[in-house]
Amino acid sequence: MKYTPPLQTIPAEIVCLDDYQRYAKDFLSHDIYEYIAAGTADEQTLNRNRSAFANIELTPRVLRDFSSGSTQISLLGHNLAHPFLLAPLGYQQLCHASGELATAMAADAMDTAIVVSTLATASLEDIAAQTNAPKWFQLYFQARREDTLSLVTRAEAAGYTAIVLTIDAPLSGLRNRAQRAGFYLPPEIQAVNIPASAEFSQAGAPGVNPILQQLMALAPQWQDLRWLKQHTKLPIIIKGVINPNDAKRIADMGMDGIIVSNHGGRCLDGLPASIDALPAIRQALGDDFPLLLDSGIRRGSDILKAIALGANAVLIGRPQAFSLAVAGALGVAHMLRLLKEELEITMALCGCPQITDIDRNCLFTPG
Ligand code: FMN
Repeated sequence: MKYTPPLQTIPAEIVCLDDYQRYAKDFLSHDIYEYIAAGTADEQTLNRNRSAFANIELTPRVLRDFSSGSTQISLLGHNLAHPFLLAPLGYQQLCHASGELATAMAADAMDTAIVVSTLATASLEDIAAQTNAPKWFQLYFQARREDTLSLVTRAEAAGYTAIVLTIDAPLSGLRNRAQRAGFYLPPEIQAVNIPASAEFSQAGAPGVNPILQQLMALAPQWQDLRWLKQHTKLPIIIKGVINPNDAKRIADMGMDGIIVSNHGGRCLDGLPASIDALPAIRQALGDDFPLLLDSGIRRGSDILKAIALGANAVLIGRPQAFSLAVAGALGVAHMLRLLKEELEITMALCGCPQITDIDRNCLFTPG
């Protein structure tokens, strides 16, 4: 892979997360940019993830006492400096030679919790060593249970404090934009934590439907959640839930948290925006169940809106890839700082000194 050298200082005109996306076009080859930016099919869900946030209006509340103002939250036994985490993004060496190691350094600098993907291009132990911030490990079930278990055991030993099991991507959606751009994974970009044979084991057998039978035969099912629970003491957070009935069933099985997510519009086109799916899921789970959300968060105000509608915290996907491509660890740290400042300003103007003050009263309802 040839990389465009990342910047050593941040240009003054990068002032928000979308600026990183615009800038990243000059630092990534066209096909890699399209692979990251794309949603699946017609990108209805991808677009909805943004327009749904734009359609939610805020109500300002003034003259409040901010002497104890803070963005801190408590989640699954951790005190987090702010209610946003870095979402799991695979193959980060597509963006920068140091990939996930640089992202973890940025997470450390900004005291931001990180979720490391099964498809990381650095070893999960090396990534863990780069940051003192809380770290969770994102698990994709492997074809063989011993391979799945080996990932979980390694994550436990390396100091990860939760398993995030992604269930909405048993196969990857067809990202037509990436297809048109001719994207393929360069051979030197490898998911080094999983056995090479496990990564793209999609060879067809005669008479077997490659999608409905072969790929889906490897996909996890409800009983696998129970199996996982029996094999780790770490809390398990299920990522990729949009349906409130599924959410209820997951909670009833004793899972420890849920991430409302449509995978950034990358799996099934036609799904609602995650933020639109959130209220019904919060209602199904009750007030105390740990609930996170991702897909489309680009502004501090989006974070406040998600919390107002029932999320405890959110995750940031593509902006970490774009900021990583533009300026490595410095870029990711700067991106996180922009988000933190935006969140603080939004809290100040909405009259919420603490995250626990954010509720539906922050949202505007006409009439
Ligand atoms: N989700 C996973 O659970 N595991 C992954 O390995 C993973 N890789 C991703 C790679 C890319 C390039 C992108 C854009 C997303 C990936 N996701 C993965 C989904 C993200 O964790 C997250 O759900 C999504 O990006 C959130 O939407 P946003 O990009 O609009 O913030």
